[in-house]
Amino acid sequence: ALLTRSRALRDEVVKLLKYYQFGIDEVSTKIHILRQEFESIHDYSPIEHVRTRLKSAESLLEKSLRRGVALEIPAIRAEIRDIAGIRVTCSFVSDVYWIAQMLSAQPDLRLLQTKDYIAHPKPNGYRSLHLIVEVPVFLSQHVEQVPVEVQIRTIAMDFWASVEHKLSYKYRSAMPAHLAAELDDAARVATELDARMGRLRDEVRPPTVEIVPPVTTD
Ligand code: 0O2
Repeated sequence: ALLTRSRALRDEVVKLLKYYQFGIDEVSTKIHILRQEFESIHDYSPIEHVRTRLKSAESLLEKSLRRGVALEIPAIRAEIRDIAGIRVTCSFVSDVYWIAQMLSAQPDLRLLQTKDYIAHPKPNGYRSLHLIVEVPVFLSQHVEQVPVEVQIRTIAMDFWASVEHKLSYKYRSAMPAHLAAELDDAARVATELDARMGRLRDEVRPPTVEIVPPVTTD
């Protein structure tokens, strides 16, 4: 009976993941349009690259178990907000906030959460702006509201995060102290690089937006 139940749940999760893929498609299109429009007006792109990822059924169920979330679709949907993920990499910090402002202002998107790890970096030095936006997906019979996690960061932040991710994966909980110290210093250098690049950019053209961090909801 347990096996049948878990197979049924897995099938439901696979169906659910389709909706989240549609959510990724909707928000990706919005980002693509902002990028195209910006490029046609200005002579540079605020976005370097965009990557999307959908959690697999296995990793979604594994995360739910790890978090003590009841293995039922409504509980999983309510508790796990990063099933659909989009990572946007920009050249400049001002572009990061510009993208966030443009998305937050769209009337069909509902901003569920903002975590500003640029204004408030994590203790390990991680910096990035995380938004969770809810997008309506129009299906033949009904409308699904799908949360999508959008991580927006500069190239320097992205570079740091990818190296840190590999090191933490390799060392799990026990990162050697000298590597943690190196990472800490690299985070400081990356922050400084972003500041310097921002100043250089301001020399060639006025900033696109005033840098006002969005209100952090938690
Ligand atoms: P993956 O494979 O990238 O999805 P939660 O999302 O519930 O685990 P929390 O605290 O609610 O945790 O979310 P938060 O802080 O918004 O961060 C979630 C995601 O941000 C992570 O997803 C990473 O992608 C990224 N992130 C957060 N902190 C760090 C960090 O210290 N280093 C690096 N390299 N990335 C970070 P996942 O699920 O861990 O991984």
